[in-house]
Amino acid sequence: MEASNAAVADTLTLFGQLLEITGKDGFKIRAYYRAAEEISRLSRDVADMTLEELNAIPGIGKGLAEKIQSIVATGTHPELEALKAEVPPGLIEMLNLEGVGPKTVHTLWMKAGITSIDDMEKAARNRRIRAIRGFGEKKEQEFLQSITRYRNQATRMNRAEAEAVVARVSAALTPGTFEVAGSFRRGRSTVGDIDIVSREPPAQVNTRLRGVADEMIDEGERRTSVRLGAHRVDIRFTPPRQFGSMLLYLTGSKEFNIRLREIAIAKGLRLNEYGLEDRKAGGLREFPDEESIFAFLGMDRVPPEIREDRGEIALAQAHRLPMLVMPGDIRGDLHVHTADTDGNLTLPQLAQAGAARGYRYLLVSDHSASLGITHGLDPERIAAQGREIEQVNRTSPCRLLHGIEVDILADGTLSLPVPVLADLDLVVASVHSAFRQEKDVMTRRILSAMASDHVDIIGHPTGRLLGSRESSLLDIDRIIDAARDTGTALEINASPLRMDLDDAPIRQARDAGVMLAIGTDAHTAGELDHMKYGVILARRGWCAPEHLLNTRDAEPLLEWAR
Ligand code: DGT
Ligand code: CA
Ligand code: CA
Ligand code: ZN
Repeated sequence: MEASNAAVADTLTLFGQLLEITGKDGFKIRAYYRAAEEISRLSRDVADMTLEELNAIPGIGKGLAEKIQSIVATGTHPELEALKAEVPPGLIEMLNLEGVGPKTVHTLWMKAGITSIDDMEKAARNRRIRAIRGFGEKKEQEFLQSITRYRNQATRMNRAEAEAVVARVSAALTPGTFEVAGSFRRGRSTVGDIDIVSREPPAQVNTRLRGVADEMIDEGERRTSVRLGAHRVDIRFTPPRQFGSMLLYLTGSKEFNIRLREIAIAKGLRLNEYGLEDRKAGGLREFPDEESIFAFLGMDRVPPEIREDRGEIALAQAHRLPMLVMPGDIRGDLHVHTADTDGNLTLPQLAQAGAARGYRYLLVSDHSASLGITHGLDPERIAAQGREIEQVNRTSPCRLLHGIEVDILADGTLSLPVPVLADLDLVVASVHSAFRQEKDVMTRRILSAMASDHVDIIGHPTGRLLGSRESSLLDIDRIIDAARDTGTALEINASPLRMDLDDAPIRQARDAGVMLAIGTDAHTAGELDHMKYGVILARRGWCAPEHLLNTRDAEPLLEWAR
């Protein structure tokens, strides 16, 4: 329902953008953007509306209303198709670059003959952009940065994509004979390529890989690289007696490996993929598993998630590594949506899904009513939801806590009145609009929300969407100080598209004594399982159970909120 409104709005936006790129009449263009905005705000399904009803929407005349009906019915309109045919396809891709809108694309096309991101990069490197009227040297640099960011986003995988690639390649391997290494094993929020260590003989594995890979990039006895979709997988082969050192080496990080080699050197040893060599006497000591290498070096085994040379090595030597949270420590999920707004589970179904995962509670935190949010809850519907939650809780082994994800508006105020918030079990407050505010404005906006007595958790604090939206500009030091001073928790949003906060600020918050709260932001039952990504991320931020709100049972959790 919501998707079709969003799709129609996107098509209208593209219509306007193409008019602008081709240099058509300005008045007409604004009408398309305005119509797109009206439609994305509509609480009704545009597909159910008559021509007259569409025409009655402010800013939508008869001509546009007809185009909208055509888009609803066919996904496009003949005029739009004609415009697309007029424009080199590379120009539309250029719109994905941050800071590049249709007006810029029009100028670059007309004044410099640029028709793709590659063209644009070449022009910027050859200093041809600064020669165009209205663009300077600064703009040229910004373009290059946007291009780099766009390419990185386009190639790095999120955790869910990486898991799918691992699952596909695993079909060519034998369970128990391999381990995924690299950034995937370290639990990074995004993964460049997949690294696998296999102790199975290469010939057999290579034969099977040919069956699952889209391309054999490089095939060998020591190492094979394949392409699956847009992604690369490196497989390193090792005899079982050297599996430990190969896995350690390929897990990294590079910085961690370097520090570990220094420790070995201090003991007169050389550490490499094959084992530990005695630098004087020669001779290679081999290790079938990682534990035995760490033990030999006089250290505790460092969990892969914290192998980043951020202080963990000294602690491993002193046998004082931090205890890290584990999936089994999690008692509930602190950010869940339902069919009352844009989720697809009813409250009873949600309670059942929580019980099936062994949870003690789930925090129902639907969107509050405000501009730009479809079906957001107003105070009356929140009260009704509360009554239904009470009903469900009579029989459910998994308790539904009643919360809200209240909007932090552009001026820092909340989109619901205080008495409504005061009645809820827990309040998550998040930014869902005006993401591009200046750093100081955005920081103060979140500080104002934290200053409210009723806000317990700041949801997805940076607002980033991996691969499509950069983090908001934020003074994270001030946010963390204020979170500590006001006793507000910061969210670890476990959606693989968000992973927000990321590892470094989690660690910083933890060290400052700020509570963290893992929430999946689930809209379906399946998405509740994204909790695993949140746990990995919390581990990367050095969190023990005591640093996380949702390792507590419901009563201590509610006690904290009070
Ligand atoms: P990614 O793929 O960009 O997400 O990051 P990683 O960490 O998976 O990096 P990748 O795939 O280039 O290399 C896999 C592991 O191999 C890396 O984590 C550590 C090890 N490694 C790679 N290059 C070097 C190096 O120059 N020196 C050392 N000591 N280790 C390296
Ligand atoms: Ca990698
Ligand atoms: Ca690699
Ligand atoms: Zn949200």
